[in-house]
Amino acid sequence: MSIADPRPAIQTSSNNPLETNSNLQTQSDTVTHSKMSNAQAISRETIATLFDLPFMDLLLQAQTIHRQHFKPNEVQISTLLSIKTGNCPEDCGYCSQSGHHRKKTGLQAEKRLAIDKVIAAAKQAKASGSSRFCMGAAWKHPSDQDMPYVVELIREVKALGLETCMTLGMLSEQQSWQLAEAGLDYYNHNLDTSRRYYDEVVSTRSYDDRLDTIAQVRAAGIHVCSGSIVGMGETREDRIDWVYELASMAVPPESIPVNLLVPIRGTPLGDKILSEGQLPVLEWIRTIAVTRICCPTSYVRLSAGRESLSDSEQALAFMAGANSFFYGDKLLTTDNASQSNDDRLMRQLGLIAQPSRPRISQAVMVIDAMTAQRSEVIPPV
Ligand code: SAM
Ligand code: DTB
Ligand code: SF4
Repeated sequence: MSIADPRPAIQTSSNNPLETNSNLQTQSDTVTHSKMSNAQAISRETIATLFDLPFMDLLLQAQTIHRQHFKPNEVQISTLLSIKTGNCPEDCGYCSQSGHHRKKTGLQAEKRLAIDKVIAAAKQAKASGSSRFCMGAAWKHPSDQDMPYVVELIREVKALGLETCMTLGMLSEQQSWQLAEAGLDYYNHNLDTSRRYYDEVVSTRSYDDRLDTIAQVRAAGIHVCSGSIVGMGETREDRIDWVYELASMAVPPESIPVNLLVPIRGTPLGDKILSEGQLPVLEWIRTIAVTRICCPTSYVRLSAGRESLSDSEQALAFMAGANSFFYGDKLLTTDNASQSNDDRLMRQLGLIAQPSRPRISQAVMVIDAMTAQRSEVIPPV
């Protein structure tokens, strides 16, 4: 049995479906991706070749790989809530919540949302069929005074039987462990784009800051949710680099949101795209398909930007291997595709909601008998 790269060899010159099928056949003779070591990570050149495939060949490969790892018609559904809105000290060029753009966007900043309001929203999300509740805060990082608040939210939302996700900005090592100990299932921290394009997007933090927090979250045993925004004026090279960054991680993120930029008037990147024109939707779908092939065991999420898409465009995105989406009429500050439209679309496509699977393990303190050194570990589930 070969342990070479298990992903299908890539067709560059032929559209012949039989050839593509024979490649997919070889795949079943090789090891599964979950047994791959990091040394076998996909190359940047392979990712570039995938992006260049004829669209139908790419979608077929992505859908075939999707079916090898997931139930084909099951989707994971998350609901988002902004628990602290606006006046963020970071200057992300796409974001309505940055304090740097507030005079132009006119976004009204709000204090932390009261715990009972958050729990009421979580109950509503559960009743409408979401399995995960994602709470977002417009912080550079949580302060020490914020930690009891977020820990309480994790405990109370988990008690409802929902999976929990938070996105709070940078975390210290200690904060990562506090969240893990409270039972947080996922931490969302997007790389957003390539290292090369990053400086065009934000100046108040670095790509390495982002990678450091992701590594800390991973070390604390919390599932990683990390994705991108497509359509910010980046090139295909940047999209290739971003996929490479994730696919070559020792363990790629369990959840990968592929946001399509919501161009918000008053933000530097929103204004740029509104005047220069938006990226064709098919390139976003290509990015989803390549992500699915390169990170075959990750959930790939349709995130921001669905509101502007037709049913058929969204169906193609699911065909490309997406198997998760944000549900509910609002994202953080912008409109999402409406809940009633999503219910109808799911019925029409025959998609079913994945049940909740909250993480049950918690960090425990381990004391080394020889050195008496104390360390915290998350026992495997
Ligand atoms: N402050 C935290 C942070 O940046 O990690 C959490 C909140 S932040 C709003 C979460 C993510 O939303 C960002 O990383 C970005 O990928 C996405 N996002 C924000 N504004 C967006 C927009 N206009 N269009 C698409 N995605 C957007
Ligand atoms: C992610 O990747 N996308 C979500 C979630 N993670 C936090 C946020 C989308 C925000 C879209 C713009 C807004 O509503 O402000
Ligand atoms: Fe702040 Fe997050 Fe918006 Fe950046 S994306 S300005 S960090 S809320």
